[in-house]
Amino acid sequence: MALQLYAHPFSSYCQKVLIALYENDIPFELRQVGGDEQIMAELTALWPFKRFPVLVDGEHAIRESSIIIEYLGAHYPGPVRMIPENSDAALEVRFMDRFFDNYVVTPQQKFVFDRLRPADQRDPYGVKEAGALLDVAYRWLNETLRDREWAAGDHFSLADCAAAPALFYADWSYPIGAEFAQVRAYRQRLLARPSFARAVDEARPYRQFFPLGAPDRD
Ligand SMILES: N[C@@H](CCC(=O)N[C@@H](CS)C(=O)NCC(=O)O)C(=O)O
Repeated sequence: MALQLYAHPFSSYCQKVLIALYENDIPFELRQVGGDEQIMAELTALWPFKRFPVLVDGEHAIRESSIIIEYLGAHYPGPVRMIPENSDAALEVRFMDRFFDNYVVTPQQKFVFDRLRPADQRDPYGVKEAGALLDVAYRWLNETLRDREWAAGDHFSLADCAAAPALFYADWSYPIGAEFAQVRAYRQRLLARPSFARAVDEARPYRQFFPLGAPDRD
């Protein structure tokens, strides 16, 4: 039975998993969330928080994007190893994965969620704090990437799956300044990676729904 992925092509955490699937050419059936009541009912039964992606492999449901990618590596290994064998290298990969989720995606989403609130319920102070956090994240990442091709070193990994959509949408929400040349160059390397380029292309039809307005690039 084919793997099933409950996901939406425009969602950053879903793209993170799609990259891992495409990197190793792992076949799956997309159960596209949004619009279809039956699929939403299935997702709710699998994960009452209704967050996606969720991967279903026979009797097993795997939630949380990082755990899904770890699962794929353990059960559907391919030529691109998302978690290195060496335990110290693996820690660095997991650390960078946490960095992108916690210190890039979380503040980036603050911009988006704030825009979705009713005008009189907005949180400008919180948005300002999110921008300040992204300033620190961009600066720290810029230094960290000075001697790295990929997020955790020489090899594409889980950390790059997290980084690609994180930096893609972060730049749309709170632009990465010219002073962060390493981060901008890394974002371009990610966009050139065929797995992410495919995910970006598949999400193109949904750009009109980006609450902050999608820029005419990428
Ligand atoms: N920590 C989760 C985050 C998943 C998440 O927040 N997904 C978003 C889409 S990018 C979602 O489900 N949004 C729907 C909602 O919040 O109801 C992961 O890594 O999978």
